[in-house]
Amino acid sequence: MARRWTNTLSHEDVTPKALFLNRRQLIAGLGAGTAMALMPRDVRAQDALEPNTFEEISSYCNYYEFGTGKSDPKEHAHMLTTQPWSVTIDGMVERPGDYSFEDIMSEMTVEERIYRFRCVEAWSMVVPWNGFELADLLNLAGVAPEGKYVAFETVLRPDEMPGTRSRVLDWPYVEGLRMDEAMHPLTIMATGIYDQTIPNQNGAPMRLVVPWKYGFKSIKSVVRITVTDEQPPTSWNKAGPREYGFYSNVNPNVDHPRWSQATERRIGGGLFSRRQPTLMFNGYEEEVASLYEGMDLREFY
Ligand SMILES: Nc1nc2c(c(=O)[nH]1)N[C@H]1C(S)=C(S)[C@@H](COP(=O)(O)O)O[C@H]1N2
Ligand SMILES: [Mo]
Repeated sequence: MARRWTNTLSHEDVTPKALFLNRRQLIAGLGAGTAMALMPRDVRAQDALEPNTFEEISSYCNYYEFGTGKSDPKEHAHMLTTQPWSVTIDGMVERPGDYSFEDIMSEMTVEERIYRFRCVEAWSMVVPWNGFELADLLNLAGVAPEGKYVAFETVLRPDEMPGTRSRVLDWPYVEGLRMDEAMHPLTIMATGIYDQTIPNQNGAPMRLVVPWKYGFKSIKSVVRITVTDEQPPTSWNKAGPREYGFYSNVNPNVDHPRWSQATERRIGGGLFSRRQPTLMFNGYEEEVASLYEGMDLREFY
């Protein structure tokens, strides 16, 4: 790719690692002790006054294959075997096949990259991801000209993933992007966070990150990538088509049917618990707005 992303956020913007790892307990009001201890006192006092909203609690959803309970992913995700790992890249590509994780990593020769991205759902934070551009991986397989969309699939191993015994979602977890979204330099496959191998509960050994979209688009533990000419299904859209659209772009002007998406709660950074306006495309408007020119984003949510 000619165009590489240059960080606009600095090291100081990054959400402290312990807050990132504990945010769900924090948001749900569990295990708050650990995380609270890491916060400045005035911030702690503020937080004690503000109860968690339904929105924040219901937005807790991490890795349903390991269960929907608040501590399930952390408790069960270690069961997932991530070595060896391979990703099948098929569909409208010139070199379909199984690509081993090691081979992929050795091909991704770009210098060690850290992507400091804003991430948002009800909460927001800045996470330093290690990884590579999805475009580089797609180019490894060679996208055929008729390819218009990219479909993703998470590994499905019921014996390692106790949550898949319940039909809370239709397994395997699937996601999709339009080709121009997939090829955008902001779209990455993350293999690490905070300069360490990505924890299983965050989607080891590789998961998607699309920083201008809501967190649930970030499919974890990807085993299949299929290039197609049709818009692929997405797990949350299948589960609640009115609530979760194919695009799921961060958009303060388009509310979720059950709550406003105009503000978010920032975790860490000294602004803890202050709600602040959500930015169009999560602050990446300059980079991605052109992808949606002429589209009615209320219709294509
Ligand atoms: N396979 C899979 N991927 C998934 C999910 C899931 O349940 N299964 N949850 C999604 C949701 S709802 C969110 S908010 C993000 C959370 O990613 P994080 O825990 O690394 O922040 O992962 C997304 N990717
Ligand atoms: Mo989520």
